Formats: sequence, structure tokens, C-alpha cells
Amino acid sequence: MAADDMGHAEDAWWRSAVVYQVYPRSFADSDGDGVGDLDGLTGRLDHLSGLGVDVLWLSPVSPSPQADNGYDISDYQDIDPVFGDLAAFDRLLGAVHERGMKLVMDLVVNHTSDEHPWFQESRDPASPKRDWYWWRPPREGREPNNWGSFFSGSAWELDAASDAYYLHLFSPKQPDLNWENPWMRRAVYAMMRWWLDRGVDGFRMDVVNLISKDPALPDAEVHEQGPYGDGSPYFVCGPRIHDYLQEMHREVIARYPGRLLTVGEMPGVTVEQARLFTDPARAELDMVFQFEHVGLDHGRGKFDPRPLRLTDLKASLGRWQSGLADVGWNSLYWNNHDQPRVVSRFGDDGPIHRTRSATMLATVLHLHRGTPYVYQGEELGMANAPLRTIEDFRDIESLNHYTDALRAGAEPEDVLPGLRAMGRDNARTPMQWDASPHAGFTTGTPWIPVNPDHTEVNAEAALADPDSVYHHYRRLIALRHQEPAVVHGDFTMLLPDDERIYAFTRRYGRTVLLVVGNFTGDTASAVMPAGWDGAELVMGNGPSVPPRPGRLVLAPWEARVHRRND
Ligand code: TEU
Repeated sequence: MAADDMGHAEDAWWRSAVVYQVYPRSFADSDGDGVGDLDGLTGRLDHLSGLGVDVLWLSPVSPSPQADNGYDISDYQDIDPVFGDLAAFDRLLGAVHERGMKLVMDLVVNHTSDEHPWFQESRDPASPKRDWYWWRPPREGREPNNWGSFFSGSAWELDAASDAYYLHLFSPKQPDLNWENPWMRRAVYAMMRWWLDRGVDGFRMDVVNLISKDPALPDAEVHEQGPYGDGSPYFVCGPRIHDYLQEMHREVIARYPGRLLTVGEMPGVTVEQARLFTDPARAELDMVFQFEHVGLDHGRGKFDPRPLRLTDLKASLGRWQSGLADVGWNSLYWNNHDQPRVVSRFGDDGPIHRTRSATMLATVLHLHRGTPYVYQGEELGMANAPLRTIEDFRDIESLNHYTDALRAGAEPEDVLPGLRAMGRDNARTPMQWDASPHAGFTTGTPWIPVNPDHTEVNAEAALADPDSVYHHYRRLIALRHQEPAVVHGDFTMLLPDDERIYAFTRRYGRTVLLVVGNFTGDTASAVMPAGWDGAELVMGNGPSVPPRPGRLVLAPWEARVHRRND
């Protein structure tokens, strides 16, 4: 059992760790083809060790037609030539380990590429691999059910070769694997062990809570807008999900006791389900990525953004903190390769408040209980991309949504604002290393343009400035490593009804931390929680307004961490 791996779950190494996510296409290009690669990443590892992170999570690097930037894998046990080869991977892994860090791979096993040999074989109805995917005959000349795909249109694609449909929750180039099939599961576990035996330290598991489908594949309720419905009740945390994850733990994870980190990406997961997934006694996963807090600004779908209400954010994150307080563990994130940049989304990316708001957001997140994830460039305060016309977009999700909307009669200007605010390309512009023309990312032409603000916002400038976003992240990570209350302390939300100030305490033994952040560009004040007047200031993000007895007064976007010993 996971709880026994280290003696006690409280001692698990990943509880005090900080993870840094690299999206390899956009991190560092060593060969001038405009696409980031493994040697480029290896050459930049000092940036990660300088920041003090413990783990590198690497988004997919396996061979792939790149229909979804590598989340469509055609060979699980090799490296895509665009990123390098297995020798380059081993060099990276060695260099990561030399620096005392760990490397976690992306595991994409809800689906493969349609170019994966497993799928190619399964196109033959007589093949034993037919059952490794979800093939169904047409229903009255149409799709087997009415589920829509996450990437627009139907979740079914007709293969004329056998006059049957296959299920793809994402693009038609990402057919869903059938986890009901034990041989398929066995092949996945063998592949996982192959990476772990090579030295990899764990997995971030892509949409792993979608792997168990209700085999009856029932029709979904239909939205007003279109022909397709939301099938998620039949595949989000489906009937056999816990069986599969427990089997995977037995067959793979448990064989490497105490060494690995596992995190399941789980859209639609609830707190109650997350407790089950992350209860060490159940031996499933160490933690999950939940999506509630990054859905609070969605209106009718993700491309219809609404302003965030701070009280909603507090209610949501607070519920996750208390829900996983005695059992399980949280992961903490604002950003990844699918989310718009947090300084643009919940902060202020203008010249006056960028640094202050980025560091405030970092402080509030990193002082929660859980394992924080930093997405490349977040530590520089990188902002959303200046996406103008549809030609500026690269991502399949945005392009399909645009095509669909225009087909339904919308004008470009009806659709583009939502795509600009929420599109995934915002996260995917190249890492900004310096002020040179392509930001030091490549000597060639980058696959997606560099954000023009790299002349100001870049790693070289950030390292040289002690007040930069980078150094603030470095101090937050160091604080987690030094102060047990950050890792182990319990969590109490304060001021739940305040729309401007985020405030909470963390208590561990006699140590109490008070964390406060102003989510606005104006001075904000509230009643000072009792016992905190004049307490030690552990960390802040810049000049404070002079203290007033009994009042908590915060400058625009200010954040502070105070400490007290009771
Ligand atoms: O994402 C799954 C997911 O649920 C969404 O965040 C998705 O990015 C999309 O925005 C739904 O609206 C994972 C990967 O992180 C993503 O990059 C992949 O495209 C997807 O799975 C399919 O592998």
C-alpha cells in the first residue's frame, strides 16, 4: 500500500516538493528547427535548479503526428524525432538526477494516435486488437450515440474500411482505448514499467478519470445549441475507474516503493471522488488535478469568459482544502499548457501591476496545503499572447471551435474575444529566455510567435532583478522547503465573504502562518484577524502601507506571509 511505502503518508517526499512543468515544444530549441527539444531542455536545467524545484514534469515527447501537440501518441516506447531520441532522453534524465531532481513523464493512455499500430491493427474486425478500442456499428445510418467531442463535433468517426464507428472523446486522430480489455491494460502496464526501469520517477496521467466508460454507451442529454450532448455522466469517473487504478498500482506503481509521484489529471472530479483517489490506504494515486477553480470564470462553455468572483474562488479552494484535510492530498496550480496565463486571467498584466499581481497570485497558491505546480514562464510572470486573427492560433481546440461557430452563423468578432482570453495557445508561446529577437528560444523561426513583451519579460532580466517574479517564486519554494507549517500545517480560511482580500492561516504545532493577498488594483482593508498585530513578516511582495492597529491594510496586489509562535 502507498501508505506503507515510506512508513507514513505524512512523510511522502512529494508533500514537500514543487513541480515544474515543461511543454517541450515551447521551452528551448537546440537545433534551430523552431520547435523545442530535449537537448534544448537539458541545456536549460540550471534555470530549474536555480529556482529550487524538485521535480520536472515533461509533457509528451513520444512519436506523434502532433495533431494535439504530442497528446496523440503513435509509439509509447520511443522519442519523436522532433524532440530528439532515446539517447537524448537518457542524457536529460541523467542531468536531472545529477541535480537531485526527479523526472515525471506524461502518460497518455485514455487514447492513442490513430496512427498507433494498435489502432491500425484494430481497424480489421478480425484482429484480436479490435476490442482494444471502442468500435460500434452505425445506428440508423448514424453515429452509435449522440456524444460530442471535447474538440467539437461528434465523438464518433466512421471508418469506411469496416463500416463501423470508433469513439474519440478528443480529435478523430485520438481514438479512445477500451480499458475493459485486460490484454490492452497489460500492455499499458508493461510500457509504464519500461519507462520506470529506465529511471523515470512517476507519471502525470492525462485525463485518467475518463478511462472507464459505461459499456452501454447511453445517449446524453442534448444541449439547446446543437445535435451533440455531453456524455460525461457515462465516462467521468466511470464504473470501473477505481478497479483500473488499483490494478495499475499493483502491477506497476507498488513495484517502486517510495520513489514515484503519480498525479491524475481529472476534469470533472469532485472532492468526494478525489478523497477516494488519493487516500493512501486505497493505493490508487498520490494526487489529482481538479478543474473546479479554473472553471469559475467560464460562462456557457470555456470560450465565454466571465469575471472571477473572489468569493467563489475562496469557496472552491477552501472546500478542496477541507475535503482533503485528513485523507488524501491536493495538487495546486494556476497554469498549465491548457490554461490561459494567470497574470492575465486573475491578475493584471499591464506594466504597473504585472510583477505585484503575479507574485501575489504565487504567494496565495503556494501557501495552500498541497503540492504546487509551476508552469514554464509562470515564474517570469509571462502573460497571454497577443492573438489577433484566427491565423495567430495553432491549437486544434480553438481552430475547431472557430470553424464550428462560423458554420453556425457567428461572425469572427463574436468568437475571437473568447478564444483570445481562454485559448490554449496563450500558454504555448515560447519560453522567454532573453530580449533577443526570438527570446533565446530558437535561432530559427518559432512554430508559434514569441510574445513581443519578451524584450521586458525574460529570464535573463528576471535573474538580475532581486524583486522579480522569478526571485519571488524562488523564495516561496525555499520557504516550503524550510518551514514545516507550509507543508504540513492545517488550513483555515478567513474573510470568506470579502471580495478583495484572500486570507487564511496554516497551523502546525505551535507555529501559525497568516497569508493575505489583495486581489485588486486598489488599496484594500479589513479587520485584522485577532492576535496578528505586529507579527513577524516572513515574506511579502514589496512595500507595504504603514500598519494600523486592528486593521489589515494591503497595497494594490500586495501579498504577505506572517508567522507567530503560540
Ligand atoms: O486535457 C484534458 C482536458 O480536460 C482539457 O483541459 C482540455 O485541454 C480541453 O481544454 C477541454 O476543453 C488533456 C491535456 O492536458 C490536453 O492538452 C489534451 O489536449 C487532452 O488531454 C487530450 O489528450
